[in-house]
Amino acid sequence: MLIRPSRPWEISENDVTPESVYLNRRSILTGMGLGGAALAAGMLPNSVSAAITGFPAPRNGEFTLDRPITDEEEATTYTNFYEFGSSKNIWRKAKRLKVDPWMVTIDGMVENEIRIDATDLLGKLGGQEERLYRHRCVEAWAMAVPWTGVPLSRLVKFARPNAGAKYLRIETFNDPDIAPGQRQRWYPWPYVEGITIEEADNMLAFLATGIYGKPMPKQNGAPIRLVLPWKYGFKSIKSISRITFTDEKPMSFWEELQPREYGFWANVNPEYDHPRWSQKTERMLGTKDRLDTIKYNGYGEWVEDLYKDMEQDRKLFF
Ligand SMILES: Nc1nc2c(c(=O)[nH]1)N[C@H]1C(S)=C(S)[C@@H](COP(=O)(O)O)O[C@H]1N2
Ligand SMILES: [Mo]
Repeated sequence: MLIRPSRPWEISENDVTPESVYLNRRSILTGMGLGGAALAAGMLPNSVSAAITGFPAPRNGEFTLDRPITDEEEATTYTNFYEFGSSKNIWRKAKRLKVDPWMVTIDGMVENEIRIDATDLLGKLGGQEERLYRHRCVEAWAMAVPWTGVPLSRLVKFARPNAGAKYLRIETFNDPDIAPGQRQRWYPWPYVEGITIEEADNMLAFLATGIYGKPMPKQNGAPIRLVLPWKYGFKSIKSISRITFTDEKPMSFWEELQPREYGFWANVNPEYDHPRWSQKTERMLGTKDRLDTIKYNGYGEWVEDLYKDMEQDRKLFF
């Protein structure tokens, strides 16, 4: 028997976005003649007005890919940003986000509590670099993209956490006037994510300000977002407005909604199926390719040590 899910977060990717609808939307775009000229007039999915500069940044060659880079238009028009709605097709709605100025608060168990504009914050975190990373959404789609940004460890250092601080609790803006999804009261806004200080200090953890050598498009999380390539995509929180250092394990947005499906750790592992679908393979955006999913999304050599005492805990992979 087919039970119709009543809550949107209980719907798998295939239900949310039947491929037919997606393809249809693309052909509508093409049919409207959204070619070069219209796109140049501010309709490009990646047009932004962020003040963060330094694009493109030099590429850090340490991070290589086992697959082609995802088409830019795919990665910037097929996005998850529930603040603007539960479909993947929110890139136009996200244009309402005002990212300049953009205040970020760093607080909690730190010596350097500060409320600072994102551009000024970046100025204090050193030079930006580009990294090619794989990205694996818990819904079993994936992409491979060049992010621009700085290691998150630099922000940890800048904040100067107290010895007792164990976690970073990271929050997205909350402005229902701008983000229609935030008028839906059944979600526990604002979007929150959490990681341990050790995870934040891991060299892979990245504070991204851009993609494809340009400032971050709003729909991808302008002006700054997290990128944690060894974890399911929902941990990579967008449009960060607050980072709180704490000794309490943060409760995240998705964990609050569905603790059995979206846990605190959320490390990628094909051996542990999602309660409602398999995690064995992933669909590469913009292609028909299905690739095998790899434990820690292929980043085991960087992150295994973080979890060596917890390997037996199923919770590590939800
Ligand atoms: N604030 C916020 N951050 C978010 C989300 C969201 O809905 N809101 N979606 C997450 C999910 S499920 C994924 S897969 C990635 C998607 O990033 P992308 O749209 O840039 O590919 O962002 C994550 N960060
Ligand atoms: Mo996701």
